[in-house]
Amino acid sequence: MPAPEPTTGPLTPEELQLATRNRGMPLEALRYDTTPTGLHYLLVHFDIPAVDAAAWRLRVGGSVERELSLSLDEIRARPRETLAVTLECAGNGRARLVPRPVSQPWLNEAVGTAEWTGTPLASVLDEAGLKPGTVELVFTGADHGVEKELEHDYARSLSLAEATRPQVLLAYEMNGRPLEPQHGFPLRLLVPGWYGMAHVKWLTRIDAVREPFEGYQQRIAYYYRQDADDPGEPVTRIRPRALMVPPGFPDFLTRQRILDSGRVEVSGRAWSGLAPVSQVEFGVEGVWTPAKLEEPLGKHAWCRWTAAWDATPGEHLLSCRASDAAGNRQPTDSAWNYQGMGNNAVQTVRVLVR
Ligand SMILES: Nc1nc2c(c(=O)[nH]1)N[C@H]1C(S)=C(S)[C@@H](COP(=O)(O)O)O[C@H]1N2
Ligand SMILES: [Mo]
Repeated sequence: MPAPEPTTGPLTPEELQLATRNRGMPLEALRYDTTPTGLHYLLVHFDIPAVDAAAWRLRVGGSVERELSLSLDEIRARPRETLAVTLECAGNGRARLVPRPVSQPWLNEAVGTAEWTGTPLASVLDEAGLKPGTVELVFTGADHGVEKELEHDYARSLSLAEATRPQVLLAYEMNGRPLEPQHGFPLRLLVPGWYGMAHVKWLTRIDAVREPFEGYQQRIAYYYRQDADDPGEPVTRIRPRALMVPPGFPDFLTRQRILDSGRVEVSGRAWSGLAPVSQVEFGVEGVWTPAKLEEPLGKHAWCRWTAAWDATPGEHLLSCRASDAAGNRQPTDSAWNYQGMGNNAVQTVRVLVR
C-alpha cells in the first residue's frame, strides 16, 4: 500500500478502523492522579501478539560480553522500582492539523499516567557487559507487520546515555498488576520523559549495536518533517501540554459543555518531558490568568492544576496552556508537520453557561 498524502477530506474508513482499535483517555479521567488501567490511552501499530509467558524469554545480545536469556521470574526477582510516569503518543493532536496526516486520528486524549513497576535496565546491561564501541541499544517487540511497504518487527533504539538513565525500566506491572495484553505483557520498556513510541511493548530482544539503528520505527516514522523528502529531526521527549477536565455536562453528539452560572473550579493536569512544568494558565476568550499548580506525582508524571472561574451566562471559549522550566510554552496554533507529530497546540473547550 503506498502511503496516502495528508488530506483535508472526510475521515477515511482506514482512520476509523485505527480509531476503533486504539483509544484515548476520556478527558474526565484527568481527575485521577493515576489513570485506571482501563482508561489509559492505547496505541497498537499491528496486532496484540500472543505471548506464552512460560516459554517467553528476554534475550540480551549483540555487542555484549555475555548473552543473557531471562525468564519473567528471573526479571521479577531483580531489584524492583515503581515510578509514576505520564505517557503520551507523539501523534496526539494529529487530527487537528490541516491538512491532516492519515494515521491514528488523535484529538487530545492520547495520554495517561500509571504506576509502572519493573527493574532498572542499566543493571541488566551491566550484567551482559556492553563491549567498547557500543553506540545504541535496540529494543524489539513480539509484534510484526507492514508499514509503508516495509515488513518488520516493531523495534526502536536508544543511545547508550538514554538507555542507562536510572529511571529507564523493564516494566512488568502497571498500577500494581501484571501488564495487560494490550499494554505489553509480559514486559515493556519504560523511558520516562519520552513520547510513547520509545516505550517498546512485548519486549523479546535487546541488542547492543555499533552503528545507529536504521529500522522503520526509528529512521522513517517519528520525525518532524515538512514533506516526504525532508531529512527532519527525530521525535524524542514530550512537549509541554495542559488539559482540563471539561466542566459541566456534555451534549451527546457535539460534546459542547453546559454549565450553571456562578463560581466554578476548573481543574486539569499538565506535563512536559523536557523540563518540570513551571506554569499553567487558564484562558477565557483568550484572556490568560495563572492557574494554581500542585506538586507533580513524580519527576516524569503530570501535575494537577486548578483555576477559579466566575461563569457568566452566555457562550464561552475556555483554554489552558503549560510552560516548562526550559522555556517551552504551548503554542496557540498547531505547528504543522508531515507525520502529525508533537502537536501540543492549546486545548479549547466551548461551554454554554445558563
Ligand atoms: N512493540 C510495540 N511497542 C509499542 C507500540 C507498538 O505498536 N508495538 N506502540 C508504541 C506507541 S506509538 C505508543 S504511543 C505506546 C502506547 O503505549 P500504551 O498503549 O501502553 O498506552 O506504545 C509504544 N510501544
Ligand atoms: Mo504513539
